[in-house]
Amino acid sequence: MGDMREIRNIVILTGAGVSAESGIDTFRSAGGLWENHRVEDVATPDAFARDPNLVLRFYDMRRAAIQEKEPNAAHVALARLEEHWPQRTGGKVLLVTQNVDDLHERGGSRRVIHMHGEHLNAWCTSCDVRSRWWGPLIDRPPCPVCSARTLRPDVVWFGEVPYRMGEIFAALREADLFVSIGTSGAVYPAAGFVKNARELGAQTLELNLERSQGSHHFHESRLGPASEVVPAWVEELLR
Ligand code: BJW
Repeated sequence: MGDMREIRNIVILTGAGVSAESGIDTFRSAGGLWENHRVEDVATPDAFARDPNLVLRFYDMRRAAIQEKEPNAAHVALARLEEHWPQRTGGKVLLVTQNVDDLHERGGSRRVIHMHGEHLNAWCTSCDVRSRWWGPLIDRPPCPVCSARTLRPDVVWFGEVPYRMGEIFAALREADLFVSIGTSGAVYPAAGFVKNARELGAQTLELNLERSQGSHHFHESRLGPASEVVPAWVEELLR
């Protein structure tokens, strides 16, 4: 990656491409459509207000599906990096994921920020408490804390503010290397992290099946399936 300062702190941003080989559809595969609805038209607070059954059905289906999937070699390699990198270098690895599945955790990662929320959480809009949730929401189950039947998927829709942005920007400020894996670069603010990190002095690397929309912002792009390029990159770092 050319002339660069010593790498200690690494921030990794992942998107749907890291889970694609586990059998979870990406957003912009199939033309970004679900039952002929554009994802942008289902994943919004307006859509939920207009047609809650449609939106709850969409998320119930996906919540059930992820529980049948397994982490792939990319998830496992990132967990291995998080475990060994601090011992080797004294640096830190932070994983920021846009994914709402739990495959990073099941692959062994511990320092994970889910900036777009989590499928396996339900958020009660009455008492504002999040509860771990595996079943459906379409039948309006009561909140385990306050009993109100006002649970919604704990995911960040368009127009809502992504989670833990302060922590993410603090980590970007300390990053020596920013790596983006399997994301199209179509959705902000995540799509802007590469520019933020680069302006703050980090090296930037993209690992993706094909070039993302913001590919030209990266110092380097390596193209290929995540299950191959991610383990190869981790081995190179830990060598
Ligand atoms: C592989 C692979 C393999 C395949 N191996 N790779 C105009 C301009 C700029 C911004 C805006 C604008 N108008 C509105 C906005 C803001 C808006 C936005 O960005 N809209 C765009 C459509 C333009 N953003 C928001 O509203 C966000 N909030 C916000 O901005 O608040 C203001 C604020 C921010 C910060 C501080 C203070 C205030 C919220 C965005 C919420 C996004 N939510 C979703 C749904 C989550 C719940 C759910 O799962 O349903 O998040 S949308 C969807 O897109 C989901 C994803 O996390 C996100 C990103 O998708 P991702 O992961 O990149 O997937 P794909 O499918 O796009 O790409 C897959 C990639 O993998 C591809 O590149 C493939 O090549 C690759 N791939 N197989 C490796 N095997």
